[in-house]
Amino acid sequence: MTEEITDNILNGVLEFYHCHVDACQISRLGNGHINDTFLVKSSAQNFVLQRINAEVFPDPMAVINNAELINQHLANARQQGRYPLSSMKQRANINNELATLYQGQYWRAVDYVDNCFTLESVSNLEQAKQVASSFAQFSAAMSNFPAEKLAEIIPNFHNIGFRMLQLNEAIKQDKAKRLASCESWVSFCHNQQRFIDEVTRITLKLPLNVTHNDTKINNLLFDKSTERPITVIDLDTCMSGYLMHDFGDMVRTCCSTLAEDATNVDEMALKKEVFAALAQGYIDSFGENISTLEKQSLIIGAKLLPFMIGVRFLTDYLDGDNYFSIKHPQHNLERAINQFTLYQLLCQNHDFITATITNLNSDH
Ligand code: GN1
Ligand code: MG
Repeated sequence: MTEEITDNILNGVLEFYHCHVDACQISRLGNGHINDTFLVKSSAQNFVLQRINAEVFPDPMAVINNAELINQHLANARQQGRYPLSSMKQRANINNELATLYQGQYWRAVDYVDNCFTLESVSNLEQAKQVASSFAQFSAAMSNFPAEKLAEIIPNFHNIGFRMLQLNEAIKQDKAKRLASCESWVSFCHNQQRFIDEVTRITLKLPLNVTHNDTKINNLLFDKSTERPITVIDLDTCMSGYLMHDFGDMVRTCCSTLAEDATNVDEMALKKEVFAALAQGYIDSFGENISTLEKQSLIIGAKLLPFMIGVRFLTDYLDGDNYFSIKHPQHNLERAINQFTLYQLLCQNHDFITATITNLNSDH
């Protein structure tokens, strides 16, 4: 478990940025489950301060270096007219370093973008298209980046076979003595072997891209005045991957009528029009730069991400909540049940999803 962040710790870190807790307002920012993120406001400057969770990111410098390489590449792409969004800017500390090591923990600062907002759900189809276009433009702009320059931040991050192995290990150890309370969901996971095999088969045929890997709707900043996307944020898990993963995570966070941890799962419904808008926005933005097989893989990705993240939440629940931050002891189990319900809904709507993607596929 990572250490609690006291005012004393914040003060120590802020000194690296010419700041003091008494001279600024500090508030928690965003809804991340891993890092601790703060907005620091003073009369002189506004910036985002983040403690990187070293248990999840054992090499925090690699996270910071990757972000720098990506930001520079995107800034160049924008200058050349190949990328319409702006990129994030990490800030150097008083020692002219992007990382601040304080009492054994890594921190970094990022420029705060004024007049922006994030969304937790889409409220209209235009927004859904914008979200999909932005993440597609991100991967398209990264397509000529030498992926081998990016450190592999978390190996096997979106490898469902590996995530099932982790689940099975957690079941075997039953560290938190919780197996009895979630046995039906454990069996549910094991019963999805046919789907897992389908994922493995298509994965062997797909090309690798630089993908964002955390395309939650709240990882996109919108401009308050134009209401248009301005910046893709949270590059922590940007690595080589498959487009279906990025598409699937958008579906996961845009197409459910409920939040990721809502417990009234009987009321969950699929926002079909939003799904169609995401698919269209994503495929259209790639133009010629997405293959027929990659388009087909989006059908699988849409189901895969809710299932895989459900498996990860369930694993962490069995493990005693070591990975995702939680607000109460059942939180990870509730998240898992929510995501499995969404996966089931997507499976029930397989024909609709397939028809939507197939129609778009034949349009091009
Ligand atoms: C974590 O902390 P956050 O919200 O950026 C997780 C993602 C999950 C997500 C679920 C490094 O992202 O993979 O999809 O929670 N990040 C990591 O909401 O594991
Ligand atoms: Mg993230």
